[in-house]
Amino acid sequence: MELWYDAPAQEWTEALPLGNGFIGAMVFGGIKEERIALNEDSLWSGFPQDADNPDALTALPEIRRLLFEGKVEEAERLAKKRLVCKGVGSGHGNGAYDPYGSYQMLGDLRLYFTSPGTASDYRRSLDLETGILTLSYRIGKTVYTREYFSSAPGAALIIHLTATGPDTLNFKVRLHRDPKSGSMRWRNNSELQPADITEESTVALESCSQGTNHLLLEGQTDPDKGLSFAAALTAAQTGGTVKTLPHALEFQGAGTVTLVLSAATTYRYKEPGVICTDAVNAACAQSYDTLKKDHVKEHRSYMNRVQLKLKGPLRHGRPVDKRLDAIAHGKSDPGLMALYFQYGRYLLLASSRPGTLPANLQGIWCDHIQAPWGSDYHHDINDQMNYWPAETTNLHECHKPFLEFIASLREPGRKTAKVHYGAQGWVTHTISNIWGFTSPGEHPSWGAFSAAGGWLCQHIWEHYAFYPDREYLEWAYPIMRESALFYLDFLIEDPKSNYLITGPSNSPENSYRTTDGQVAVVCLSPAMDIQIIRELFTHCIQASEILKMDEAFRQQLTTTRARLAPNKIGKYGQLQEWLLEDYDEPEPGHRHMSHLYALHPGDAITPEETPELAAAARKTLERRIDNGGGHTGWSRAWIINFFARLHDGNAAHENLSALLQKSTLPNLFDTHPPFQIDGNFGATAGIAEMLLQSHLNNIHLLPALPDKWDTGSVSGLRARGGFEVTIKWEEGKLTDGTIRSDFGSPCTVDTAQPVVIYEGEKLIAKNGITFETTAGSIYHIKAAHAKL
Ligand code: FUC
Repeated sequence: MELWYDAPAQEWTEALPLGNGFIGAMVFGGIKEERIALNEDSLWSGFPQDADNPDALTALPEIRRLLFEGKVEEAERLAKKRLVCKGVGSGHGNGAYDPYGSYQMLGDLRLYFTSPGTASDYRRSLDLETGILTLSYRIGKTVYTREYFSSAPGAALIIHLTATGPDTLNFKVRLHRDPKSGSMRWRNNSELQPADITEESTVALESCSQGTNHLLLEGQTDPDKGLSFAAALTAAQTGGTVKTLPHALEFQGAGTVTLVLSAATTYRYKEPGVICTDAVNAACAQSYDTLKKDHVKEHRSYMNRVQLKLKGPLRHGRPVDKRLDAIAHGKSDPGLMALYFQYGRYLLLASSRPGTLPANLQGIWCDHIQAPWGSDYHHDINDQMNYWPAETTNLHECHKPFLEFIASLREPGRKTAKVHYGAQGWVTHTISNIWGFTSPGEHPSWGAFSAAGGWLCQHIWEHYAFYPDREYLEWAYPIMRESALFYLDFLIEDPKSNYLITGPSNSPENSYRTTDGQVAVVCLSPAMDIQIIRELFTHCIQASEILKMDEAFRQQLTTTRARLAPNKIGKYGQLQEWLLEDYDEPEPGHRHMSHLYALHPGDAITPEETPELAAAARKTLERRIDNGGGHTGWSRAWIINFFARLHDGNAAHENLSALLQKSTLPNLFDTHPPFQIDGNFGATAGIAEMLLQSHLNNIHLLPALPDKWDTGSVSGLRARGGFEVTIKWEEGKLTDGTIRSDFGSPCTVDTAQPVVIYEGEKLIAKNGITFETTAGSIYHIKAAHAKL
């Protein structure tokens, strides 16, 4: 559970990430100069805006008519003019301060050391189990160590420096943000004008009342409408002296120094400077040992829920970047795959905790003022992928920020539904920011994906599926119901087939070519839309049955669901991406594979229940890959999940290897390129999916075990129905395991080879036989030998 390196990071993508959900840090580990790039989860530019387009509704019938008449290019042109958001939408960096905004870096904490010689024995490591990053090196006879962690209980980033030996710690520390990055203001220097801004003047200094010293960085993303932010740092030391310099603190002759940093913005607090100053003072009042102990205990309580061991050559003795190189040269390293899996869990825990914002395109780690795609929330694959591992890998609390975020889109989404489509319910499209953006993005070819809201509702349902808690469902059902209401109004009838279809829409973000040679993305009835709507209706029907309410609505959904256009198999034997016509694709290796939604993350296509459609899905996948598909990190990660669902462990493994070979940065961050975190989370979920699946209301053990993982064990994976599962396997065969039932749901176990289930000494079931469970009880699984 450790990533380690034998040299400092040169680039941001070599630095190692820390996070407590709202304070993120990327630690470079420099010897003479240390850079810790800082983030705060709510530090966004932009502001709330009304981007709904009042011209959209009157254009809607015309766009639909053109699409039905096959004038697809004309339809797309009209949609571009009338259907999309008003004004600047998606902050693609045109230099202006646009209202959509971007997630931004906070600044840097820099340490400048006076070192009396050359360093040796350098080691930089991140322990995923404790969440502590440790650095050590030797100069002469003195060993220097630093420990860093972002503590949730301490609500602060902690850095503890020690010198052991004849020499001491001598360094300066400063907080810094590129002044070009936004307007800055100074608590004690309000007379400074923007022209006076220099690198040196971006830090305000104050003395802490307790006699330790304090740095406070304050700023604003825009002088008129932008958020204000603050970062505060307090220090405690043993030995030596501390001096307050202009814009810096200087430590001389210290044995240990503890730096404590916190950050806040006006997104949550009126006075962020006061909030984070109070936070660092509160943390500083505790001893370093207490801060560390509390952090480790809390962090472990999540990380230790799941252990994954994959037998293979022992390569832990080598730094991670060298192990990645070896994989790129075709070497097998199951241990690195297990580490990558735990890293995905670590990253989710670090970037998404109850009370924080959800993990965005970069989690919480961002080194930009205008980030790629605004580092926002993209709902046509990316943010959903971020949360695929949340339930299966036993981090259901980390799902909450996303679920709450989805719920928060309901109110602005109601207005968008009305203004754009004259519909009831709520809708959101491809992109959202923290300001409640639900309108279509600037171009309909990518921005007008109106099935996004339905897809988000899958997460609302899945949380219940894994933790079947009635009170939660009472909160969740109205969100799903109101999304279904939107689609009831949005669906239109295809006059030829009489099926209900969607449009205008797009099959994210893929283009098609009509028989007369027109190329467009805006379309009618992409398979994905219908799959999402069918699934949403099904979940609403189930939820209303469980809650024993809404019978008439349930009936309406059941009747409408029966009229939705069915999945189709196209001319290549592939699953058809557009349901009205089997169009040609200008880009057959497109990164999105949206029409496979029903295979994953949906569950309508399975080898067990719909073998023809599953075979067509495989064909689609092969065609995409043969034409260069999987070239972005997230695309490759999705492929792992698809092959896992098709029970092809070796193909899933091959794509996991390709992800590590081609789309993984030295710090194990996924790259699109550039860095985008979805691939980390998608592959983590994919690994879980290779070992356990539960979407068919059973617990399918080792559904896609690759030959290269023939011996191993995993504990703590979660299954729908509220189960926790631990299994071991040898030479490709399950040997034994346990299932803990948390909700007393009925349980069915399936595996490729015969197993028997015991409750205590009593044999109660075997493969495929459903047995009743009691909440809190543990059931044992054993390989059934021939005589049984
Ligand atoms: C979707 C993808 C892109 C990228 C962006 C953030 O639009 O099609 O590849 O990941 O999100």
